[in-house]
Amino acid sequence: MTEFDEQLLEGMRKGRHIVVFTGAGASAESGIPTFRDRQSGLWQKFDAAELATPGAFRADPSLVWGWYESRRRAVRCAQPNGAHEAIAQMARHVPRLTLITQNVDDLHERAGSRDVLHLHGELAHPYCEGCRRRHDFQEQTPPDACQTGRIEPPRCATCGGRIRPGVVWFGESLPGAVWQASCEAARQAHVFLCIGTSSVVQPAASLTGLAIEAGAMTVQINPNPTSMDGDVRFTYRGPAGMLLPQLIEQAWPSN
Ligand code: BV8
Ligand code: ZN
Repeated sequence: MTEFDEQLLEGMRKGRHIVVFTGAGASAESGIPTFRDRQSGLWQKFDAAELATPGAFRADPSLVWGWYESRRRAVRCAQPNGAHEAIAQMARHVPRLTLITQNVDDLHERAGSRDVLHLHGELAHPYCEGCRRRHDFQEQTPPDACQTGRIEPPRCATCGGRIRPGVVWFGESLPGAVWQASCEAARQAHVFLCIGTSSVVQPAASLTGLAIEAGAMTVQINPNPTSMDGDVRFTYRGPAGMLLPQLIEQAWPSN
């Protein structure tokens, strides 16, 4: 059992605005590979960052669409873990909680979190390259791309344009309104929790620095060292699915 610092627990009980910033590590215990993990199946010879680009989609739309469909399938087969549940529970204890995620899965929403700020888009919301209309998936469970690895992207029912994954690729800008809201929240945070991110991807990773500059009490939960270790006030080494429920229990004891 991790003993969290009493000043942190006090800060969480008194903080009027808590900001939670999550990365791929928050979904790791749900079985969703992080970007640091090696790819599996047909994509093991690719680095995720190579596939998550406009150029990769232009060069081989079926390979990239197949990769996203296999990830969408993995998310549909996964369940939210203790980290997602603890964050949803935290919102019930504090006057205001802003959840900002780099993740493209919907596990925060399925754990009960609302108004999630998805900095890098969402797997569930692909759209047409031509008219940008949102594409609704017909089938419930995505096709299993593990055999072929390739799936032809669907066509837009309205203009016939090619449908693309609803995510922000490397080299693409983050959605303006989401980015603005995230920066504002980071600047107003009383407590800023950085959960399961390597803090490598920019400009997302700069949110923690904004919170530090604005005087927030900053906390990091990650089993591994990150570039933010020397900057945040508290770092707890371990899996978020185990540590976050303990943090909630110590901040707001249920008995
Ligand atoms: C942009 C969607 C510019 C796709 C993703 C400086 C400023 C601006 C840009 C840049 C810059 N420097 C470099 C850039 C370019 C680039 C970038 O950051 N490159 C990196 C590689 C250096 N940034 C961009 O291109 C961004 N765009 O800035 O546009 C621009 C400006 C104006 C006009 C035009 C353009 C866009 C970046 C968005 C990329 N898309 N996702 C998809 O998912 O397929 S990012 C992708 O990486 C995921 O979202 C993922 O979340 C993220 C990786 O970060 P993490 O979440 O941290 O995941 P990671 O695997 O790295 O780490 C996991 C961590 O979890 C580890 O630390 C591990 O220890 C920990 N962990 C493991 N298990 C657990 C755990 N923690 C807790 N519990 C556990 N159980
Ligand atoms: Zn269209």
